[in-house]
Amino acid sequence: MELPARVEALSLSGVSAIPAEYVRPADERDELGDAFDLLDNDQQEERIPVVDISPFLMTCCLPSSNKEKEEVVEAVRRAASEWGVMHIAGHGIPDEVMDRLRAAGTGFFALPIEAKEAYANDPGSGQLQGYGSRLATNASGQREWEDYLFHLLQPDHLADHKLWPAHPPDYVDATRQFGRHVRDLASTLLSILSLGMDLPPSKLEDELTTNHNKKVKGDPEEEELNMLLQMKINYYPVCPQPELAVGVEAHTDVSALSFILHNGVPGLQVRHADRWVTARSESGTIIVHVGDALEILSNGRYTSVLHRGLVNREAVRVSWVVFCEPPPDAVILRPLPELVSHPDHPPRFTPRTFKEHLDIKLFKKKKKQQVIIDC
Ligand code: DH2
Ligand code: DQH
Ligand code: FE
Repeated sequence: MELPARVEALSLSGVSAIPAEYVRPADERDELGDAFDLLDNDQQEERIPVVDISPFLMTCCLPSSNKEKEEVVEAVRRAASEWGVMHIAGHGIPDEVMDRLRAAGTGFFALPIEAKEAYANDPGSGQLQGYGSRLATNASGQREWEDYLFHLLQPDHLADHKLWPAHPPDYVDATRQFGRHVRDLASTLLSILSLGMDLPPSKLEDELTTNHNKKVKGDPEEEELNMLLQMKINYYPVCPQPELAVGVEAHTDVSALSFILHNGVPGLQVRHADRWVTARSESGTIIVHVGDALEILSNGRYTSVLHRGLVNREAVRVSWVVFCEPPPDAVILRPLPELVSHPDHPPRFTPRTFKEHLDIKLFKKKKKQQVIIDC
């Protein structure tokens, strides 16, 4: 029978065994399981660091002391270097803004599947934005247990709000409001991370927007010289065999930074000290990942965190991820010259644009898959 394109339809059909293309390769399965069980059994004392950045908030009241700020810089530097991920408290985004965003995304995914299909993306024809399910990207046909909604969030003048859900009616306003807050938070975090490398606070944001402009086709004004914020809502339906499937396979993000909210259902795991650490809910915080683009600019001082999304047999998991990207062509990603010295700190990455980096990663992934099939 023709398999439903959406994982949600498969989940709702009540199958007790998942189709073969969702079953992970044997070498990956030994560390998989129901996210709730893994969280309960996770006796590890190692937990993802929580960092309070409120001393860096532009608040009119108590100005923070330099000592408080230096402590925040060191805590962020350490988490970004040793883990590549952290829970951020004191981020300044009001709870009601985050609750409004979550209600809007939840409302969209509560629509019947055929109503969501009206927003279907079409990556084959270059329409990346919209509702989708990651189709097998390789010959092995391996699939993941997730559907999603993906669209450009910022800059607002580049976002095409007609592509965004018209239901619930609050989706556009709630998501635009959240987008403005995350854009500010991204600037704050990049300045803290710049200070963490003894560089001027504006250094990383400058490098992500207007460094050595590569001659883009046509005039440079054509390409937005601003960070692009992409919204991806990941929808992980209930899975009858969570020990055999993953919501999203292990990967590092290609972005500079990724900001993550979720609906309280566990599933995110990050790789640390050769073990999978299951993220716990730290209420009111936002999880931030270091992505490849920042790892490259920092010449590896900051770590692009390997992570994956697990599924479970009890509850639907929803996560909201905002990827902060450099422009695709105008910016060259390479280790910052200030961080490179011979022979102690040679450059660890070759220069490439964001788009070239995407192609390099997708090509390497295909080659890896091919080896598995060939051997
Ligand atoms: C738009 C996209 C994608 C993207 C960035 C965009 C994809 C992803 C791609 C990607 C590839 C390899 C990775 C990764 C992300 O990133 O479709 O984290 O390791 O496949 O702006 O559509
Ligand atoms: C950085 C990322 C990712 C991203 C954009 C980034 C991911 C996502 C990826 C994605 C978007 C649309 C899709 C899709 C995947 O977007 O990891 O299949 O249709 O998976 O800047 O790391
Ligand atoms: Fe990711």
